Amino acid sequence: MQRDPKTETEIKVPVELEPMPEVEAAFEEIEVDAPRVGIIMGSKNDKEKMQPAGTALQEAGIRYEVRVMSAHRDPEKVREYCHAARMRGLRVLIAGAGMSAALPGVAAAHTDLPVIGVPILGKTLGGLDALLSAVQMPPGVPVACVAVDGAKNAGLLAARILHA
Ligand code: RP5
Repeated sequence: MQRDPKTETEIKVPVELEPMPEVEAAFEEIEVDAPRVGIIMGSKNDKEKMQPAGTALQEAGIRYEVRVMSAHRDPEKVREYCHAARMRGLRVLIAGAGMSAALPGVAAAHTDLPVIGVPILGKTLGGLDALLSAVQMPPGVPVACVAVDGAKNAGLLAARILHA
């Protein structure tokens, strides 16, 4: 133990960490395999509209995963997924939903990762319902919102966020 000669108090000596190449390699592998972007959507019927987000990410060489979960129909599933997202290695969420599209906002309420909302055109109102649900978030719960059926830009924006 070393002591400061003036104050006689103990000096904390920084511990030299041993290099652990095998542990580092294991962590690198996790980085390589883990998806960086989570694409979530309110219904399996949204898949076709959300596909361009996946295509844009694939073209940028970014791993992603796709899950169907509705903020209204599966609120617990959305909460659990968003809570675990950062710990699982995800860095951006893309959330697409139509009609009264709560999914982007609910996702943003349950994670501190950036959330990109994709309002999906429903059968009525020209997608305005979903657009306003995603874009009119109250202060403190941010959602970046792309155009109605703008999934391609959501994928491109996620790539820019990851490369910023
Ligand atoms: C939303 O309600 C979904 O995102 C979908 O766009 C819309 C209608 O859902 P389905 O009735 O087609 O499953 O939750």
